[in-house]
Amino acid sequence: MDLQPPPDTALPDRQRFYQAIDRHHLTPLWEVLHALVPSQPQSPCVSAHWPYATVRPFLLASGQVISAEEAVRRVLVLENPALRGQSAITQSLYAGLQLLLPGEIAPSHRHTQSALRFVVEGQGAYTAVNGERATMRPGDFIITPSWTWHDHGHTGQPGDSVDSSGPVVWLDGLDIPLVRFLDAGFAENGAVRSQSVTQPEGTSLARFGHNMAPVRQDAPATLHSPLFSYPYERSREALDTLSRNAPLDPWDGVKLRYVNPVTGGAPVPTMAACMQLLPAGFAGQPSRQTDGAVYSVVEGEGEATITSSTGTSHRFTLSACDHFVVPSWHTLQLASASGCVLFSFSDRPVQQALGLHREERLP
Ligand code: 1HN
Repeated sequence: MDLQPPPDTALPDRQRFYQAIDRHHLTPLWEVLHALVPSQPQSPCVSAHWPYATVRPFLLASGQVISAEEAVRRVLVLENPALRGQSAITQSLYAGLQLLLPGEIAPSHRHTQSALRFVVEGQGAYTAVNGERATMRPGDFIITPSWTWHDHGHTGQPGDSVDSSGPVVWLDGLDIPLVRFLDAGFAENGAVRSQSVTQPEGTSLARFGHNMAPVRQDAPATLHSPLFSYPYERSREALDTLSRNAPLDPWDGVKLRYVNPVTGGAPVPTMAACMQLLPAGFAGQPSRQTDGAVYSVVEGEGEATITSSTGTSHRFTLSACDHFVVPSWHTLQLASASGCVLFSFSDRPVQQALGLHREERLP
């Protein structure tokens, strides 16, 4: 017996048909087809800039509001203005600025989301991963790969006369939205607040960070880099040397990517990270790529002009420790009158593994 209400004869046939199928959780593809397969990416994200002069006072104020221990991770999340409430800076990536004060500990835990850290300010903190501590210095790039135990600590004392008496701030980059999309998130708290140190600081760097590898030890069977810390000193020196001795790239200046030394691939399977130098007087050409990217200004000053595919354009004036986001398929044009160093990360390895990554360098 047909229990459907009689068709509403006031509606055209098509609308009546849509109503009839709707209650059976069916919908006509032809109404959404164009939006489902756009001719080019139409990111819901917008470009955005977080000047450090604006963010820093709030970050320091967060230190008065809650302890690192109570917060577990005391972070101000950089939310894309078009994705508020989603803890996302792009559709696939999370970014936040974390504050640790002298004497504080951010307790040990692990999760399937991969994380990277880029140190923005301060001295005296460390990140511990798999039993080894890495001292955090401004400009250092550190990874805490999927399912590895990690905790942070600040060994300075509030009254220390040395450099380590102040706050330490770093950028956290995680693949949280991506893992959420895949419904593949697991997490555990550690049994102890700080994991015990099982190998001295610098051991991983000595094993894998000098273009050499252990002879009687196979490469660890992991998807992530066996190096946890990539010190700024070395990245900076490489960029410096190349800026003096090699031709500049008209789009990127001098740009290098961080690698897993065992595979040559990205340090973690879901995120790529790069550092680039724009020499004084650099006026870059525009380019766009399908991987939206998050930038941290390491040193110097510059300008980023970001234009969406519909022509909306923003020009950000950049100073040290500023952060900004370039959404997928937005053109980015970089310039610097006095010279500038930029760190960036994106979901490029995921797109490359799936054969989706595209880049276009415009004249
Ligand atoms: C996390 O584990 C850290 O370990 C930082 O410092 C930010 C955001 C969401 C989930 C886990 C960290 C995080 C996070």
